[in-house]
Amino acid sequence: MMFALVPSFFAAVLLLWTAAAQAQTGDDAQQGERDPAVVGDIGDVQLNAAISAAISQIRDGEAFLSVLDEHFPTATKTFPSCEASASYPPAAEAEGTFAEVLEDGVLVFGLPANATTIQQFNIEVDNLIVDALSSHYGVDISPKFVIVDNLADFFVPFREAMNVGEADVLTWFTVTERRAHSVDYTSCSLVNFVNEVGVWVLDSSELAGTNLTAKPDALDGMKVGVCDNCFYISDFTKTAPGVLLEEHAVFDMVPALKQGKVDGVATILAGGPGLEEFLTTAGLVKLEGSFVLGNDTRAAATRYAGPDGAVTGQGGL
Ligand SMILES: *[C@@H]1O[C@H](CO)[C@@H](O)[C@H](O)[C@H]1NC(C)=O
Ligand SMILES: *[C@@H]1O[C@H](CO)[C@@H](O)[C@H](O)[C@H]1NC(C)=O
Ligand SMILES: CC(=O)N[C@H]1CO[C@H](CO)[C@@H](O)[C@@H]1O
Repeated sequence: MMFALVPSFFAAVLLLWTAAAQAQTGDDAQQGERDPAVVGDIGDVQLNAAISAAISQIRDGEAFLSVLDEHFPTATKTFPSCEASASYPPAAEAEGTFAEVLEDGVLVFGLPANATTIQQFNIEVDNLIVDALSSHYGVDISPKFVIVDNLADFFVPFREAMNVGEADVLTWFTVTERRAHSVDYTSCSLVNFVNEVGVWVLDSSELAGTNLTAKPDALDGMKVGVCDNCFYISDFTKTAPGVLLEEHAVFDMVPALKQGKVDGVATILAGGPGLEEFLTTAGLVKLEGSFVLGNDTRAAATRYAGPDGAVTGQGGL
C-alpha cells in the first residue's frame, strides 16, 4: 500500500480557527444539545461502522498483535466485545464521506505531531484497516496520513481537522466521555491497557530518589506539570489528590521544569504526550514507580453526527 505524509501547512490556520470555535462552543457541549461543531452525517456514521468492522476483523490476527506488541507491549490482548458495531454497511447504501472513500479510494487518517511511536503504530495498523476495507468492498483504498499540530492543545485541533474535512478518521485517541460529545467513538476498540503515569524530575532534585510505588504521597504539595487539556488529568487527580497539577503546552513542560516553575513533569508511560522529550532530555530522571490510573481504551473516531446517537443509531447500521 502507498501512503504519503502531508506536512501540516494548515496547522496555524487550524489553531486560530480552533481557538475561535472553542470560545464559541466550548469542548463540553451538553448531552442533548446540538454542538455547532458537529458536521458529520450518515456517511460518517457508515464510515465509522465500516472501520469498526475492519478493526474487529484484524484485531485478533497475528499481524495486528505483533504491531501491538512492538509498540504497546503492556497492552492487553483481550478487547471488550463489540458485536453491535462490527458489521460492514452495504456499499449500495453508501452516502457522504463513506461514498467518497469508496469512490476516490482514499481514506485520510489524522496523526499527532511529535509522537513517533504513535505515528508508527498507526501507520502500520491503518494499513491493515484499509486492506480489510479494500478486500471487503472489492475496491483499492489507500491510506493518506495528515499530521495535525496538536502541541498546544492535545485534542481540539483533531476535532476541527475532521470538521473542516482535513482528516476522516483518527485511530489512536483514548476514549473519554468528554470527547465522545464531539467525535464519534462508537467503533470497536483497538488498544486497551492500564494507564500508568510516570514522573520526571531534575537529577539535582531532592525528589530524585523517590519510589512512588512505595511512597505514593511523596509528591503531595508539589507542583507537577502535565500537558494542557490532557485526557488523564481527572483520573490523575483522583489517584493522587495531594499533587498540584499544572497544565502546560507539551513543548513547554521541560522548560517549565528547568526554570523551576514545577517540581516535576508527568505523562502516561505508554507513549503519553511529552514522553519522548522526557526520555531524551539530559538532566532529567524518572522517579521509580508510577501512579496507576485506570483502563485506557482507544478506538477509531470519525466526525460526530449527533449528540445522543439520534443520527448514528449507535452502531446499528
Ligand atoms: C519500589 O517500591 C516497591 C513497593 O514497595 C518495591 O516493590 C520496588 O522494589 C521498589 N523499587 C526499587 C527500585 O526499590
Ligand atoms: C480493564 O480492561 C480489562 C480488559 O478488558 C478488564 O478485564 C478490566 O476489568 C478493566 N478494568 C477496569 C478497572 O475497568
Ligand atoms: C522533533 C519533531 O518532530 N519536531 C516537530 C514537532 O512538531 C512540530 C509541529 O508540527 C514540527 O515543526 C517539528 O518539526
